[in-house]
Amino acid sequence: MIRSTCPYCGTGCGVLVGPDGAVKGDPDHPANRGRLCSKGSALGETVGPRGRLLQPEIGGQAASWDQALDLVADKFSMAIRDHGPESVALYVSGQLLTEDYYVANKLMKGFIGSANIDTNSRLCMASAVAGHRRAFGTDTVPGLYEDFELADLVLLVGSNLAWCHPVLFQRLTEARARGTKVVVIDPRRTSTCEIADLHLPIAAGADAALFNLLLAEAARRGLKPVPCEGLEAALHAAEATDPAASGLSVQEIQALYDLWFASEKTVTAWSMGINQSDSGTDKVNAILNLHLATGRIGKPGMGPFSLTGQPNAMGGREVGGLANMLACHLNIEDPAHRAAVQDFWAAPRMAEKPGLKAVDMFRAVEAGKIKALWIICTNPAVSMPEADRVARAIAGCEFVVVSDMMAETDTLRLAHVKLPATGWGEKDGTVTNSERRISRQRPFRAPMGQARADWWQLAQAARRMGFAGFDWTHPAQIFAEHAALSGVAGSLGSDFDISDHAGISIADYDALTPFLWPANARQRGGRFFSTGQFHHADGKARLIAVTPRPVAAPLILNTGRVRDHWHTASRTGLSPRLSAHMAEPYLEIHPDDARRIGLAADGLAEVTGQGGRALLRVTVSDRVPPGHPFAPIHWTGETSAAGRVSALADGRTDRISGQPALKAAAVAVRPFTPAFYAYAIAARPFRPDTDYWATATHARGMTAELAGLAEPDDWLAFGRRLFGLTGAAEVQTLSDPARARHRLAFVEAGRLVAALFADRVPVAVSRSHVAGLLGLAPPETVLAGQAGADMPDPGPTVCACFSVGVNTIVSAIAQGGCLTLEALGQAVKAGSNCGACRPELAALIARHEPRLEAAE
Ligand SMILES: Nc1nc2c(c(=O)[nH]1)N[C@H]1C(S)=C(S)[C@@H](COP(=O)(O)OP(=O)(O)OC[C@H]3O[C@@H](n4cnc5c(=O)[nH]c(N)nc54)[C@H](O)[C@@H]3O)O[C@H]1N2
Ligand SMILES: Nc1nc2c(c(=O)[nH]1)N[C@H]1C(S)=C(S)[C@@H](COP(=O)(O)OP(=O)(O)OC[C@H]3O[C@@H](n4cnc5c(=O)[nH]c(N)nc54)[C@H](O)[C@@H]3O)O[C@H]1N2
Ligand code: SF4
Ligand SMILES: [Mo]
Repeated sequence: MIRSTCPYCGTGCGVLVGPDGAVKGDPDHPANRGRLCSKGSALGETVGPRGRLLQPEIGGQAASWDQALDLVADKFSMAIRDHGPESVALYVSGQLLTEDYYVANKLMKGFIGSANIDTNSRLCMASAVAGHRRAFGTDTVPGLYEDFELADLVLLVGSNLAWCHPVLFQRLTEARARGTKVVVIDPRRTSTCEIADLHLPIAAGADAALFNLLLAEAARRGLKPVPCEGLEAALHAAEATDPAASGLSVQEIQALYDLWFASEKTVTAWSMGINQSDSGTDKVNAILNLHLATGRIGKPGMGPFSLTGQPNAMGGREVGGLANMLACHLNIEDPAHRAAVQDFWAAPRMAEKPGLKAVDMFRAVEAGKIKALWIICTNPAVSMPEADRVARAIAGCEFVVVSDMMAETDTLRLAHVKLPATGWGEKDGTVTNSERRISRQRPFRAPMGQARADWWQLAQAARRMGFAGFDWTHPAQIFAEHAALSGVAGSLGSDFDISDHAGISIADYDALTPFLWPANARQRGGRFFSTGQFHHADGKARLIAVTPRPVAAPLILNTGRVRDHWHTASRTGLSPRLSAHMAEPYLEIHPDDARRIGLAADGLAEVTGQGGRALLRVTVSDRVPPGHPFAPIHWTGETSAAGRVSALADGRTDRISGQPALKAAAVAVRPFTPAFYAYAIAARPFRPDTDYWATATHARGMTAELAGLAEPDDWLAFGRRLFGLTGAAEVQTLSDPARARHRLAFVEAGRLVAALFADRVPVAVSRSHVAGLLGLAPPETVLAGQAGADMPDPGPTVCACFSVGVNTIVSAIAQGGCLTLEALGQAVKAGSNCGACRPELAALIARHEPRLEAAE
């Protein structure tokens, strides 16, 4: 058994990998104690060779590592020589390991001599970092996961914990069973609300108003502030806040007061609903103000808690991966800090000032100011706001290098040089989770093809550029150096000091068990700020006067995540189980909006934003408020015709953190009315080119939803071309041209290889049934598209671990009398492994349990 860490969310669960590659939760890891969610459980399905980039390429041609690295070093060196260090840039990721990240930052800030290194954490954590630094003087998450369990009250603000940090959600669910109260503050009624004692459907972007109201009320009832400055001004701003600005009723606000003032042990955990805003830093400080003014910080069961998204978002902050940070939480603007790092690195040319933040960096690429760009472990052509504009900027850049583990991503298509990176299972290093716990990711098999570690690629390029100090042969040496530098930082007052591990040996690194930082002679683990001592020069915390800045537009698009996909789905998209939960990009919109706009349920919507357009399936639902539809972020140019929702977002950013407002894009929505809709399945991969399409992996092949503005003249020819089939395949057809209903099944050697179901209206066939027939001898009724009485149809997947469909679950509830999660688990296994679907199961029980009709 190899002990490693899950490569997805910031919960940072420990996993055990067996010799056969099977993955289970590590019972000894403090983050999860053996639990895993659906994504962690399905890791085994995503580590095969399928889709991997296996060797370096230059201009689309296979190249050797020497050729590729020499070219990268030459192009970067030439740009620096001809145009200065500001003419090159690195754009990296919170999914890099700490060792990779450390090398990237060292190369850029100490040797190239510019701070033009930024990361996708700019889209994610930047406002939390900026808020912490304003309040505490340093970027510190004071609390621990156990505080969620020790608290009497947990506020989740702009966090869909059930889907995005599922194991932490399970821990909270268990705490709630013991009495902890949970409040969810989110405009949407998410799965997380299944455990909410109170759900506050806040108006878009209005969180600062709500936290100001709480602060003003706290002042009326008596404050218990920590040593701080700025209290008066913050109270003044809070008292000026109009309750109506929150979009909540007086009763709802009162209900929150009742909970907050009844329980001192309070944790406020927040995530992207707060950070991804053009006033995100102020919102963070509105939360921190309240905790500082009420003294609820640094003690068991109390504190503000920023949930990190990516597995190593926290590690990236430690190494100083953001353009405005140095290393080990040191300050790039402080000459003494710069000198100490320069000395330690023996660096020839230190960056003297902050570099370009992500949005500005890609604007500089667009303007031709960046002559050489290296993108590592992120897919900005999909995930950046103004994604179309960013993709065009990258396409226009003189020299672009992309390191990725997969062979086909929207960004990789734009690269001059493609570098194959090792992926999870091959990588060796450390990550830090949301509670500051550092864990090892250990390899359990050799790199695939010619893939190499990201730190190795960066160090090789640095050496070829003539820089000394990049001679490591093992990641342990990089970690040892990073830990030693943190000791220097600690002596300058930095909170991030893990000098216990300075100079760690390879053997000790291999044996390293998960530990919390700080880890030095002064402090090991624990909470920060328990003594009321902060990191500003006077030792006091700062409260910030916050004036809420509401978002106003007739239609504000909210975007975010679904349970079983990870970002651009380059890995989760490989798993049939994970792809079955939600197989299509969609727009979840309130019935009033749908009616007003004329959107048909299950039809398509064309959404236009400032920067682009998307075509999404309509889902009409009152789980979203009027005027505030929601769309998931997981579809790309590889998996859809126009599902990249970040193309709709504009480039507005927070003026302090530079974080873009990805949760609030002003959009227009109108019906997209195609001449036909279709559902297609095939045993072999195919790539549609209809006006609308979205593909998904299936255990028996691939599925796609299609729609087009013009009906094909010849459906058979259309089908053959779509699936790349020759005349050899036998065809069954069923046509009703009057209703534009055409169905085709292609059979080779007695097995179903592909099928197409087209209609003038959204296609009504059972997807799970027909796709399940691929590769089998098709029944005569295949073109009916519905399961016969002899073949039950499971319906769309709810439980990804055991692939249990909604129909199976509903019948177990309605006919089988399974009215508890335990009973459902026993009867049909649903929810009995990772538990990530338990909120959805609970909702199904509530909706479908047999009820006696009330007498009128
Ligand atoms: N399944 C899954 N899990 C993931 C990821 C993934 O891709 N898939 N990604 C990881 C990463 S990198 C991150 S950053 C985290 C993100 O984790 P979360 O932040 O929990 O996830 P999101 O879905 O982006 O957004 C959270 C919620 O913010 C709400 N929201 C939008 N606007 C507002 C507002 O103005 N106020 C409030 N209070 N709420 C608002 C949205 O309705 C949404 O439910 O998830 C991590 N975990
Ligand atoms: N509209 C909107 N946009 C958003 C968000 C939102 O909520 N709404 N959320 C934002 C947030 S919080 C985030 S974190 C970003 C995420 O956005 P991205 O970072 O662009 O998304 P990923 O799909 O995780 O990209 C990671 C890439 O790295 C590759 N990869 C995986 N492991 C490795 C490795 O070890 N080495 C290398 N070199 N490559 C590897 C993967 O194949 C993948 O192509 O999206 C942001 N964009
Ligand atoms: S909660 Fe799930 S995705 Fe997050 S680290 Fe744990 S197993 Fe991985
Ligand atoms: Mo993120």
